[in-house]
Amino acid sequence: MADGDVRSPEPWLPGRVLVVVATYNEEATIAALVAGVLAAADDLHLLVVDDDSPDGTPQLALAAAAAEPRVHVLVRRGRRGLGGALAEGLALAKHRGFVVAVTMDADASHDPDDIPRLLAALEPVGGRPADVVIGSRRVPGGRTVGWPLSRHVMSRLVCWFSRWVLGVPVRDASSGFRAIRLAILDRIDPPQARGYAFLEDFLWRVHRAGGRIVEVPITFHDRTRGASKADFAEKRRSLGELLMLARLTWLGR
Ligand SMILES: Nc1nc2c(ncn2[C@@H]2O[C@H](COP(=O)(O)OP(=O)(O)OP(=O)(O)O)[C@@H](O)[C@H]2O)c(=O)[nH]1
Ligand SMILES: [Mg+2]
Repeated sequence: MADGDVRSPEPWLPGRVLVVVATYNEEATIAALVAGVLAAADDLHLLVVDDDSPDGTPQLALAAAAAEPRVHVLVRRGRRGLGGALAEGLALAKHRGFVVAVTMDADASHDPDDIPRLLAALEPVGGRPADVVIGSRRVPGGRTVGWPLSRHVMSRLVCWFSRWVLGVPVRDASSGFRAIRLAILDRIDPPQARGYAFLEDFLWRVHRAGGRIVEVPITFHDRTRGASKADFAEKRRSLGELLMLARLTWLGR
């Protein structure tokens, strides 16, 4: 948190699972996202981390927080980036005493009704607990609906790079839909990436710290409202961040 940031009012009700959603210019979908998360399970709490979107997203999120004590908002001022927003959201979740965070996108690509399945995979009955559960498009039963070929190719390249160059043994390292046991934050160095590559950077650190990562299938729907933030500048930033991780992996510096 920094000077100038805007926060929804206290208090925070105690809870176990906080859904953390980073937003930038998502006014078309934020209300449905809030409603969907609150309806997915009675005990879910929600934190929207917005980067001072000019389109009215922060006002809508703050109005939702005023109406519902399970909803919280952090409006970051003077900072931009999916990774930085998620990092602050996870740190805040831990600080507020939550045990698990679920991260997801705000553009209706991720279905809040999948959250209970991700949480169940974190603590499988009779099985080994996991540190991170990925809602994955690339395990049997998972799929992506509505993408053009170019997006499939780009996404496959990033996932291939993460698996075979960075050595992270998962199939969908760039999925932003995850359940995370927050105690894992104490076992990893903070991810360096502040853009989209935060997603791969985080898993890379969890894996190297001996954390257990599992994947459960999800159906991902391409956004139909609002605009993508993964523009050319973001893609270039992410490429640089991925190459930094490759250097760390292979050269150790
Ligand atoms: N706080 C914050 N959130 C961001 C930023 N960039 C993207 N997001 C959010 O991160 C999530 C994923 O971003 P998207 O633009 O959907 O990226 P994508 O899914 O790769 O691409 P499209 O779905 O095609 O738009 C969405 O909820 C965005 O609003 C940012 O700079 N700051
Ligand atoms: Mg999206």
